[in-house]
Amino acid sequence: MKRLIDLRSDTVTRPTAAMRRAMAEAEVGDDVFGEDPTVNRLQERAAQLFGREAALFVPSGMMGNQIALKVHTQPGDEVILEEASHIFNAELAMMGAFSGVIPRPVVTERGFMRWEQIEPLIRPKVYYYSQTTLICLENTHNFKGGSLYPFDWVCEIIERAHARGLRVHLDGARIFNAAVATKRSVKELTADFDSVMFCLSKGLGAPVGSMLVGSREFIEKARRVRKMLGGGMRQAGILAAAGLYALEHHIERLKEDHENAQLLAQELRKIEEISSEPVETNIIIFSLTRTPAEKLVAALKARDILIHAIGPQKIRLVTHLDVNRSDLLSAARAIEESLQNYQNY
Ligand code: TLP
Repeated sequence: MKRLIDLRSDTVTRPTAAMRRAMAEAEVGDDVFGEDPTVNRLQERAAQLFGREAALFVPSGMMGNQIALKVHTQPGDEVILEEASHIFNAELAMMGAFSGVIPRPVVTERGFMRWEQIEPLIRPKVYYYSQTTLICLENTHNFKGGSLYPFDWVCEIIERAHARGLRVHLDGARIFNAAVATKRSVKELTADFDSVMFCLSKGLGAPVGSMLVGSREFIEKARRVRKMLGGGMRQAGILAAAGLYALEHHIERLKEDHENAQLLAQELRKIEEISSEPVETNIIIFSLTRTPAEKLVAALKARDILIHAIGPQKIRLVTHLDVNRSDLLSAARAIEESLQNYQNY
């Protein structure tokens, strides 16, 4: 069977044999009663890694983000977030539909707001204005190419937001990529956020699941909201075991994904039609000057290589556990040949 090279996302990874064994052997119970020992262990481990009081296992990153929004806000509040962020772009306007809040998006170059851009958007505390209650940040930033939030910008935003009585949530779907790339612990990178969501099912390689971490009070409220959304799971220890395995074995190896992304970017830079954005972690975004992105997607699909168009002439590639150097060299070659063929039509 021909090997499929799937570069659409780091969500496509499949559990390894060792991870599957850990899943098969997991001790389980009913987590809606709080009785699944493996889920409880995963939650304790996540809280410990992030230096927090508590954590909650949720089915997806989106559910984690939306639970945090619901807990931190009241209907009619305003939320300041970046214009290309996942919460604003790829979560089906759920912040409006479920929490009844209004987004105040800020346009940035690499996905990162500065305090000076946020401050003018905060509503004065006057009774006839809606109130700003929450700021959401994303690190690494997905649609800006896995970029890394400058640490001092984050610290300044949190400190000043707290001084104004605002809360700050982190969409840290790929925070472990940020930790490995910056050589700072997740605890340090996320220290003063009021809540953090991170995904087990992306670069960490678990099949399903994300986590929310925060104070005990926040997590107790989050558990109720998870249930409102139908996210109360039963013998979820089978899935939590994969998460525990990922936290134990798959963090350090993210370095390989970053090195592989550099290798791929370097090969792509040799192709005349491609202009690529800076690559900082495991995501590569590039633009095409002539060829429509969908044509390239189709040409590569015919060669068993899957890539993702994120705009009419924009492509995103993501490196992960299930692709190696030789896959990436083959992909770069296939991209080059396909673009040449397209020009020859
Ligand atoms: N991102 C997915 C797609 O939805 C685009 C991907 O392939 O990258 N926050 C960020 C920053 C994300 O990148 C994602 C997923 C989520 C939240 C949502 O996680 P899930 O898919 O578990 O709901």
